[in-house]
Amino acid sequence: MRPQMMFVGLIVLALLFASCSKDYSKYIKVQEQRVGDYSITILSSSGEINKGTGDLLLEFRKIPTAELVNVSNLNLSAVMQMAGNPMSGELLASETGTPGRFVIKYNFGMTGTYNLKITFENGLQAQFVLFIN
Ligand SMILES: [Cu+2]
Repeated sequence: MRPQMMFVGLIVLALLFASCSKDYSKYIKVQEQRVGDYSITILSSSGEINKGTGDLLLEFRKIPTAELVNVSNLNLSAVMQMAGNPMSGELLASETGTPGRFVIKYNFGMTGTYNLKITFENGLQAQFVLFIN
């Protein structure tokens, strides 16, 4: 193996380790909302959301058992209402090993208030107002 290849290999390993070492059980609730028979929770590592890039957890639980349940047709959008042109936040949801728990990679370009719209299953809808620090 050439030294350059080993270097690249080490970086890949480091990235893998970083993504696996996240302890989502330590994430703190930011907001919670009920929609139909579901309780939807947004969590972050600090309990707050900061401008720029980062990740959130999105959890769907069934009422009244509070058990995590998988949902289909998940769709997310975040828009900041600004004078003139509304501004979108970038959101990318991916499944975790746990049913009903999604990791959301985000990019919020500005501090302030974003309206987060979540649709899932057959047209169920939640609207969160998120403050980005
Ligand atoms: Cu803005």
